[in-house]
Amino acid sequence: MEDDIRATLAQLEAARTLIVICHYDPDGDAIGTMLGLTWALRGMGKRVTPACRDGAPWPLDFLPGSAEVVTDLAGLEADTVVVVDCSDARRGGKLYKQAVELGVPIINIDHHVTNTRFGAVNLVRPDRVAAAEVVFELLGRMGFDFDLNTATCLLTGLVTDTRSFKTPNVDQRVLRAAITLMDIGVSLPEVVQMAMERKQFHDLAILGRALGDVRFEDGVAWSALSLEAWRATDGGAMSAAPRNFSTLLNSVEEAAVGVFFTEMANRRIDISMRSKPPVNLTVLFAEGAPLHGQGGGHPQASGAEIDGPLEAAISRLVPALKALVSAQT
Ligand SMILES: [Mn+2]
Repeated sequence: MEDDIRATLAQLEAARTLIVICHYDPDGDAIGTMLGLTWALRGMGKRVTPACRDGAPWPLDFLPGSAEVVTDLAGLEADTVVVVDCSDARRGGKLYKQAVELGVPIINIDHHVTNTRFGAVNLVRPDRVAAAEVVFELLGRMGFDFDLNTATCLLTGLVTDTRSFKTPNVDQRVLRAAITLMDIGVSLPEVVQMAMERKQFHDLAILGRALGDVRFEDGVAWSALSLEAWRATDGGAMSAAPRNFSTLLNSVEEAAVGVFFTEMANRRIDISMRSKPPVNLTVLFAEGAPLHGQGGGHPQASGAEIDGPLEAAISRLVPALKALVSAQT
């Protein structure tokens, strides 16, 4: 057995009271892995609290346990903290700082190649499609008898991080994991429908704004949403939807990279990037590279948060992406 799996198993087996944290602005893999691990550890007789700065937002609130997700660790006790799907400690937000103050071992379970190994124990598998897949395999090693709640949450992680099994890293191993979870009784079409296929009217209004000024040059397709443009829509909450626009931009046949810029309420700029192989976005986060220390991700799907204003962020990053495309294709 690999050392990191052995260490993770030993730490989890010794734990009695745990907090499982995922990253802020959570996606389906973050919430699904956090809740899946929560249900599994509860099934082993442990007390577990799931925690995320932003709770379990729509459309992920269909998952069992989503109403129990706490947004603050104040007053909680634990002998072990597990952090899932976070490439660095910053992604946990204030919850990570609170977890450190507890002074207990932190287990870092993740699949981002840019993971900074911030835990006392680090189980990082960049060759896995989702943190949910890492947890699925870990539970298998523990001889865990999957229940419906755990299976539903982990399948949601697999579905969302692979965009319904469409990303280039999907292979037989991933589908076999999905089949194992479906054998427990989870409906794959239902998970796809609930987690991937629903939109709010507000999302379409924002998409309309965002696509109004789409640009394409030298293999890079990009668009942006300013705070003013967002406010000019129906004023609904800024949802995670804009991050998926980079997938749409990358679907442009002529594009090697799709990037979407979102100006957030604090005027910082959220950057979501998608690429087609062989363009590897993670080199942008290397020492000395334009986004070093400001984000992370996977070769074909990465994100960052940088200083505004919006136009300056665009004119800084787009040339770097054009250079990346030119160097790698
Ligand atoms: Mn993930």
